[in-house]
Amino acid sequence: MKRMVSGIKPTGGLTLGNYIGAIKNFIDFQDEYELFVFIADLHALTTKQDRLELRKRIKDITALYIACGLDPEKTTIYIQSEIAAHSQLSYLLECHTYMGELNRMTQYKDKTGKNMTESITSSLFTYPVLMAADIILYDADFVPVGDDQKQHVELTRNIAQRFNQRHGDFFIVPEPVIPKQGARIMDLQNPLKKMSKSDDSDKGSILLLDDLNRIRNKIKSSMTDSDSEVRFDQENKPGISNLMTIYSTLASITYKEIQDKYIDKGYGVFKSDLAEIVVDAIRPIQERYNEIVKSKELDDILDAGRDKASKIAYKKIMKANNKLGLGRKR
Ligand code: ATP
Ligand code: LTN
Repeated sequence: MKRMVSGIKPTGGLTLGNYIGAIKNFIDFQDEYELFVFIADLHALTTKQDRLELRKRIKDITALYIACGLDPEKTTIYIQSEIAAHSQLSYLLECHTYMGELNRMTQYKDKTGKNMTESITSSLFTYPVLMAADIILYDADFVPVGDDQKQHVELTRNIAQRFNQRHGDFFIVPEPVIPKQGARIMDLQNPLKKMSKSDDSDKGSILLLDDLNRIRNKIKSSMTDSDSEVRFDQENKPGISNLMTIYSTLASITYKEIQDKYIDKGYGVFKSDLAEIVVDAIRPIQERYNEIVKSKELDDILDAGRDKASKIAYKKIMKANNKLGLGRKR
């Protein structure tokens, strides 16, 4: 069975973008692949976090993974920081990564903006190397992610290949798996920007744990273009095209079918229907989340995930140390 690894960082409440771009695909893949899904809490530390909030979000993401349909019998679910080998391998990989490569990462450029200020952490710069470690530590063949992470997986491939060239075949060179549709859900208030969980305002993001009426309101007041034709045109009608993508992925119908259905109906009817489709998708997730978030089951799942993942990770990091001539001969 081929192996897949992916993670989400607990920097805010999970969004519909995280669900459509990542989690929904994990669920689809878990029967076909050996799936490892973790909570990337070390990655969250690249920006300032409140410790109690962070703890809560780690539990929330775990509960949401399960509530969305990840089956712990099939999928290994664990917390990144509970496995020391992620950080250990990250350092070894930093020794095989060039500053120029990290300088080209668009997510870093976006997050830091044009002005390199004193207050940007060096971990925000080196973070893609930790991500590479997260992946190749487990010999993953595939990495299911949204569109924004494609560049990081490309970097992972380059680092793995460089390591293999220098030291002999050791890491599997992984491939990204990006969904054909929904790989980049946009902000509802600014459809030129990605929907994100760590924005200051959550008006443009639908959170999986939002009150259902708030979700309806966010969709109804989402920004759309000035005409009222429901038609997919990413370039000229980014607002409605984004809503159509959400509709299409959740209701499993094509753009053409949506277009035909709303041909003379305008945005109002379309948005009301979409609001119900989104609420119907999210309601059962919230119900299951509420049942399990405080249960002992969650800790048991994380314990089992940690035990399984750490065995694999420990073996690999020991071999990597050996390959580089670190420590004593074993
Ligand atoms: P942040 O806002 O803190 O940068 P994020 O919402 O982008 O975080 P991540 O933890 O970085 O979330 O991403 C988890 C997964 O969700 C990744 O695979 C990422 O590509 C995917 N993802 C995030 N936002 C979207 C989106 N708007 N559309 C589709 N996929 C997304
Ligand atoms: N960098 C990703 C989250 C992430 C990840 C990973 C995804 C951290 N490690 C390993 C896939 C595989 C992000 O910011 N979205």
